[in-house]
Amino acid sequence: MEVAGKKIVVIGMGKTGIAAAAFLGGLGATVVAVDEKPSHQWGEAFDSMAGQPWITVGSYDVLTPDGVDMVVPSPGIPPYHDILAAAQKRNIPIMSEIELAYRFIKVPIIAVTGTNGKTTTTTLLGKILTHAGKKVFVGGNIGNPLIEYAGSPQTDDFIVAEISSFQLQWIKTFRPHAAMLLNITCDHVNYHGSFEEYRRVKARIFERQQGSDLAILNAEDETQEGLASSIRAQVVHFSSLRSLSPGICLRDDFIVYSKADGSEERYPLSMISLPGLHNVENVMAAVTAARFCGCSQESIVEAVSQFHGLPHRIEFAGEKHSVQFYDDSKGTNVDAVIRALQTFSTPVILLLGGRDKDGNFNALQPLLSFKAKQVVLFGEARDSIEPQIGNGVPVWKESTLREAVERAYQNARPGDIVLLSPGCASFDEFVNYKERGNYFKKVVRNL
Ligand code: UMA
Repeated sequence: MEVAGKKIVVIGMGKTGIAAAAFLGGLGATVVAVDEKPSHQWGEAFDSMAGQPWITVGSYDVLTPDGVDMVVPSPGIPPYHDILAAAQKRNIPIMSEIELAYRFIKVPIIAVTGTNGKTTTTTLLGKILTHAGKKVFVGGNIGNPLIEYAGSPQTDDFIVAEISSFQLQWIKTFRPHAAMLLNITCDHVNYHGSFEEYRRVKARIFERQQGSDLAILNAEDETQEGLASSIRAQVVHFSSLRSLSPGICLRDDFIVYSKADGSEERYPLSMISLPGLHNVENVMAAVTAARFCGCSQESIVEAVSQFHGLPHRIEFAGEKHSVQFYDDSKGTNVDAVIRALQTFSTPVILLLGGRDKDGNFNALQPLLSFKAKQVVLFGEARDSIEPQIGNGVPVWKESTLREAVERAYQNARPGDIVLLSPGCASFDEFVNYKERGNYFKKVVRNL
């Protein structure tokens, strides 16, 4: 792909936009950088390239893509954005950052998508491959844009890429050597316009795969029904609920991977220290991809045994007077709350709230009555969530997370579990879910 001499609009000057602009400028393109924020707020990385002759700052309000050869939107730019609508009208190509990166990347990509579990599975798979002696770059939605890798020497054996639906929106030729779709539940509807569109975009991860590639699907996810028949890659299904052959599933105390040739591999469940059945599913998907990449069974068992999970994902956050606290601040949608509740065998005091992402909290009702002792609602969404969760359990309402933790602690009895699994974004009180989780831990420490 030739970009030298082209005029390219890059929208969004966050991590992705800055990296894309630097990459394109380095290849001789002229970049017009736009962002809804004024350029003095774009940060140091932008300041250091601002004086270069190849980059100009475009006005967010008035820019139309006339005379522009291509538009590269950052993942957070919604598909209905004015500049994207104008570009489509004028038939100006729109290319997502992962598509752009893919055109320059030579290393096979193992792509991980799904509503929940992406980061855990991406991290785990990266660790398994590394443990098995492979050279690996781990990136994408997890935090480091793939476009940064495109400009590097590319000496790795594999890229493990966490891929969000936002990043899949404008792909064209992106073809991961292996791709997995862990699950699809309601999320990001305000961005994609509808759940159906979100589902369609997620499934695009398999669109360009060929027979030598691998697609890993969740046999228990009804939104994936019928998907396998439209995929050209070899398909492996995983299930945590029933036996599959071929496929990868749970049997007694083992994960059993049955191959199409009738052979079977067994992995002890005891190698998994992460809580919940959803994490068993994440491990199954990672094992399948790792075997495809040539890792030995032995190295997989060792690497999984050494992996103890990531912060803010049902993470033990401390104990006070025999009350245990768990931080699931990454649980920013209703499905993640369901998974977190299912992890515990005794009813919990659930802290729910933050900024609503149009979540369907009605879906929690059946589970709350036997998995929660109480619900403490907090933050901007507390009033909108209340009527949705019904009256199966006592509900308290507090304005901030701190007050919610204090209320839960006051109400708790020795032996109780207090779980922060907010089901909402954090932006009403915090910069992101990490800041919210760390703050939760601090409040717990200070109780
Ligand atoms: N902006 C506009 N107009 C808009 C929206 C945003 O100008 O309508 C500007 C903002 O002012 C800001 C910039 O765009 O300056 C931010 O761009 P971005 O939101 O695409 O964020 P990046 O910093 O580029 O980070 C993105 C991903 N963010 C999103 O998808 C929202 C990061 O995923 C990812 O780690 C990073 O690229 C590297 O690939 C974060 C995320 O929240 C973790 N992802 C969502 C999720 O996991 O649920 C999808």
